[in-house]
Amino acid sequence: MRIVLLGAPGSGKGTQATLMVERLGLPHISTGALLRNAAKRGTDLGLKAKSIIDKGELVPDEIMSDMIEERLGHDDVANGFILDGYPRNLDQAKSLDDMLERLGQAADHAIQIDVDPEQIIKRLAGRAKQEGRADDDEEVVRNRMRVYHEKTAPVIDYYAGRGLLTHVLGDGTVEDVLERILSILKVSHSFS
Ligand code: B4P
Repeated sequence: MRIVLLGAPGSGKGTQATLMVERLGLPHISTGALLRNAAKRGTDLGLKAKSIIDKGELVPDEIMSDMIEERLGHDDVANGFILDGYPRNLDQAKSLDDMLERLGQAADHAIQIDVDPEQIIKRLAGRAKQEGRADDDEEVVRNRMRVYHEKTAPVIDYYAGRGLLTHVLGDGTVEDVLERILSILKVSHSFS
């Protein structure tokens, strides 16, 4: 199963993808995590990406498509994946389709996690305190939201047009949200 998770910054894509890995046995590909790891390692790409991420802007498409194409070439994604953070604009969405087509594959589901913007500001302020991520600074979060509405929101219609999109309410506990996602994917779920 090839799943694309969509949603505003802080909507819980990374949180849900981490839980879905355990339930679905699929690898999690997070472009945010790949970029932050590259920055931690101090590679040229990572340092360039960090300065862009810290301003709340999008890293250039060419860097992102090279990164994703490389990752989609690994054996562990042959049977599916949970893609979190990519695509973030229409050009990236088209690139992803082209890459998957070259591999003889296609996305099966696009899940849009909907969360109220004020709730997002609160969540990311909480994470800023806990983890100290520079891009969770309130001003930067507001820019990330602006970039999201301008560039990423059109991707929702792109997947709707292809009949792959389902909206999920992202409010409630992380388990509530996971349960909603698993029922869309028709995977049995129970929490004990
Ligand atoms: P990401 O790492 O994708 O960051 P994100 O949007 O903040 O994450 P997410 O929605 O996954 O939120 P999370 O689960 O962590 O990207 C960071 C940056 O990298 C981007 O701004 C961009 O610059 C760059 N980038 C990445 N991909 C790119 C691309 N394709 N093209 C260009 N640039 C790219 O949740 C957030 C917080 O909410 C956490 O603290 C979590 O604990 C909390 N939370 C989650 N679910 C909750 C719930 N149900 N209730 C309460 N709190 C909850």
